Amino acid sequence: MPHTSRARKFGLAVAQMGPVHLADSRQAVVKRLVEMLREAAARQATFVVFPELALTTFFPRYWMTEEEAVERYFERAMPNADVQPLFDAARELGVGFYLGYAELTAEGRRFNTAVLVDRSAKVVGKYRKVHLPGHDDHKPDAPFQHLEKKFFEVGNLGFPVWNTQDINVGMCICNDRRWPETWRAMSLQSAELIVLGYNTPSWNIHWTEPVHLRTFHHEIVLQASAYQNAVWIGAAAKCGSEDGFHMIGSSMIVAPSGEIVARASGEDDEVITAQIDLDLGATFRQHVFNFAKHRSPEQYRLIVERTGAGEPLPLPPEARG
Ligand code: CDV
Repeated sequence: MPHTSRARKFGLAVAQMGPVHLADSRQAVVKRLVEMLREAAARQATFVVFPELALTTFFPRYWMTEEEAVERYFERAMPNADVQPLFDAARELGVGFYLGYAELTAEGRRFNTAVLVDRSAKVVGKYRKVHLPGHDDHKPDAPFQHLEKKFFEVGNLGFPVWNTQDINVGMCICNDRRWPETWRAMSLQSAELIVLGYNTPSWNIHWTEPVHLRTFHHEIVLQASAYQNAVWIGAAAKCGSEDGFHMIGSSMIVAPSGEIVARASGEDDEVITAQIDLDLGATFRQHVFNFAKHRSPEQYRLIVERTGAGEPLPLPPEARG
């Protein structure tokens, strides 16, 4: 990693979760989260990243009606009575956190959501997942379902960046990490740290993808995105075998250099920490990724004008052979 003369240190923890089974109660899950929050605080972290949909099993793998899903897996408020012990511990310890959960709004809308909580346990931000993977129909021949498109609406809050604990923090969720637009939208708002949770099944139900590629793609998108956007990344898995359905681990903290500075070793509850140097991101932003100096948005207008790939544009005369 390049040397920087100044150092603005921040104690970051990523709390990976092992499986949450169908039979596990919210209370038991929250107890695990509180234990990891305490461990993170003991290791001088002031912010903890928890996974996507951290409070329940990864329920989009099961075919059921929306009403059944709401009844069993969605939260009507955050915090609520089940999750309050986590907020109480955060206030007691002075540790902020990111937590993913299934959100049911007062109007009955459903989102795959994460909240940003400050050191006084106040919810200071909310992000709703934009890039929903999977399908909305029943696939009886698949080994399991991936029904995010049935159970959730596309997030409607954009990709905001919040200033909390004196740093600029952005959030995304799981599949969002595979899309360059996610990161650039936040790095253009001077995000210094971007945090995310994920549930990544080890098997691809759409085609016979070699299993090792799941972890490989997870690594390359985090490492490339950290570097290209000059941000720190904290990524927390829910992983291992949930009632026989395996998901990858490899929770990690990645530096703006693209290097992995901490990585979970197993597939169970595990806290990883790093004292991250926020000035390292500033160094990259002053030089190779000085956006103001080097970007040319007029040359890449298509990125916001087109959704799917279409015909090549008419060639400018000078570009013709
Ligand atoms: N929960 C997810 O968003 N999972 C996706 C899988 C389906 C590819 C992911 O990007 O990890």
